[in-house]
Amino acid sequence: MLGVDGYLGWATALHLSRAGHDVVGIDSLVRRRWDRECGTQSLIPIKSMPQRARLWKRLTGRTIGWRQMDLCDARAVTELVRDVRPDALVHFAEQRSAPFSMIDLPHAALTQVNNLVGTLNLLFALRDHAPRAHLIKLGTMGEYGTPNIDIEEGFITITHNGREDRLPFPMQPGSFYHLSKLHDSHNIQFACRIWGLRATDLHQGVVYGNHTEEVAMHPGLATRFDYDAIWGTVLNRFCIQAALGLPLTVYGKGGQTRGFLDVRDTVACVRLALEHPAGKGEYRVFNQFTEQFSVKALAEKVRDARAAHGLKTSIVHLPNPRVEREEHYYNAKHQKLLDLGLRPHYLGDTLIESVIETVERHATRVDPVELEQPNVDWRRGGTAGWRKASETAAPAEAQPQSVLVLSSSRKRGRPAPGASARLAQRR
Ligand code: NAD
Ligand code: USQ
Repeated sequence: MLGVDGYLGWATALHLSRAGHDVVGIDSLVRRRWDRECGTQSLIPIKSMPQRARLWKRLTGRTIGWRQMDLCDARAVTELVRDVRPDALVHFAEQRSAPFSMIDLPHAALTQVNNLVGTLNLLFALRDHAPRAHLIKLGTMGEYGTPNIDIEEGFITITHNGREDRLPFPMQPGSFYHLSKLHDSHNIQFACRIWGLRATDLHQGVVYGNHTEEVAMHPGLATRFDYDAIWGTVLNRFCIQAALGLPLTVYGKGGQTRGFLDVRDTVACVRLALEHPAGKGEYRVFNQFTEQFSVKALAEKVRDARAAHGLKTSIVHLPNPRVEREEHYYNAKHQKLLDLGLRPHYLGDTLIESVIETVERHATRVDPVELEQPNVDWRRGGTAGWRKASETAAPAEAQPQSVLVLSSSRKRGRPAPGASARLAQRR
């Protein structure tokens, strides 16, 4: 389990462990560092990894092995795969915020280097030490973008000039983060083709909720829950805004439509993929979401759930900080996980209310500024709000640096002045 300290990684590790799988959890804890840099924190306090693993052992007798490790460290990844010889690797360990990747060049580069290099390290380690292991990789529905045709699960059959082929579905990702997932998908597909590896790419929609059966067993098993403008996803943010009596911040017209799923379905989907592995040389894509909603429809759902208790919630339309279609056709297939036995938890008022109750319990930890205005703009990058938050929050050494690599091909044997120069662009 790679990325075990994260929102989904921890919940999934518990679920798989309880189902009888032997889980070894890996994480560099970089997300806790990025939180410090951004001046953000999980709404629900989370224990350290050793504390959570110990508590799980005490409650269930089950062991979740824990190793702190950076996936970008090729040697460490090789040793891990060689030592553990896993049957499967579940890979959540990436920088996963679209706004974070759009702050500036250093954050775009960090996102793509972290995500692509980590996944490449895994692919080579699998080739050399565990070629039969099943790689389950968390991709994203955002790889597809919002085309004006139905979205298939990974592949589409195209007839062109009288010839037909089954080809990767055309992709139009909407941020440098979403692009990193697409580049990963290409690398994984290529490795399956040339080395006969087996992989499932879970193109997951936006996840909401904070409870699974296992997480709910003890407050000390809580998984992180983000609400701020960088890490918080839309429905989680709307629930928190509603709980605090703040307006729900719809970006632009709100016709942006996405696939969504409950965190309980995330853990179930990963288990289904794990227990029904891809074949040798097979690269398959499952679209992992259960319902699709426009952002505006979600805001109205949250408002109506509150109205049922006599509470008034307002919805504001902010200028959209992102470059995305605000009114469009959207119809994405999501049949394969249902065929494997997924029984979805559809979004209902009860879920919205339970998230709101959780928020109310932790309301003192909320920074309302994070819920008012977005602080990253797709055209201009981090706004003044972002710079203010990061300057007050971050120690200088935690800031990402951009690396400018200059070509040294001018003359063989003589390095160009400034080649591989490091441009530290600290804000
Ligand atoms: P998260 O930020 O809560 O967790 C990611 C974890 O990976 C963190 O604990 C982080 O420290 C770790 N990590 C990152 N880079 C690493 C590296 N190089 N080496 C080791 N550990 C590293 O994110 P999440 O919400 O749990 O998302 C997990 C995965 O699911 C991501 O790949 C994300 O793209 C994907 N996903 C998430 C959502 C969502 O709504 N949360 C939706 C679709 C897909
Ligand atoms: N949005 C609002 N108001 C807000 C926040 C977001 O209207 O306060 C809108 C955005 O403009 C966007 C939509 O809601 O149109 C979704 O935004 P999001 O922040 O919830 O999700 P996104 O940036 O797409 O990223 C999240 C996760 C990412 C995952 C992705 C799945 O952070 O890791 O890959 O969801 S998907 O969207 O299917 O690509």
